[in-house]
Amino acid sequence: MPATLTSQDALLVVDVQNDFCPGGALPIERGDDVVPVLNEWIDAAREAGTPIYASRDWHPEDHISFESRGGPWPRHCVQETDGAAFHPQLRLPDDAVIISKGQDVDRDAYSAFDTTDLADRLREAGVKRLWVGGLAQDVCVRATVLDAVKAGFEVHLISSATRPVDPENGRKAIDEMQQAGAKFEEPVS
Ligand code: VGL
Ligand code: ZN
Repeated sequence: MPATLTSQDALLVVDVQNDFCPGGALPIERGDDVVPVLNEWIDAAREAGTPIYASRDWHPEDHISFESRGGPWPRHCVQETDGAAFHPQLRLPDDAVIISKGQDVDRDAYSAFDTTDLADRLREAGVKRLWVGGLAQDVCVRATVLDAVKAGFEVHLISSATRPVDPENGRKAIDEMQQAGAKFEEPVS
């Protein structure tokens, strides 16, 4: 936990949705382990007046990323379904900013910055430093962190609050994020 969260920080919770947790359509092993860790960060952020953003994968039916269309993934996170809902134990406050992505039926978007207004909204809010956690470490967290660095934010990955689809790809993603300039809140286990 950083000693000094301020209003120039933001907490960004990436895709902590039922379909990415055990029992979901695209389950990540122990994906739900991130929930209690993120809840602590949410509490700390609220206390410090640090704004909270939460992205969600929000696909239309027949999305290009689905196996039915030759994509790499099973059908997942279809808009308005229970699988697309945030994990029920995640304690997002009512004033958290929800960022929906992957809404174009013919184009996938892994990063929370991809064709969303997230960067503008963060800048308008005066945010300089981002604390990122969520799912999946090797897919949407990776893409989001890399874009956040490119957009000029100081980015810290909360490594205890992210889990990969594939462990090997997860390790690669850690290296890539680190090389790009992202920092780690604590040693990677
Ligand atoms: C994600 C696979 C497909 C993610 C989204 O949120 O990491 N992974 N769509
Ligand atoms: Zn998706």
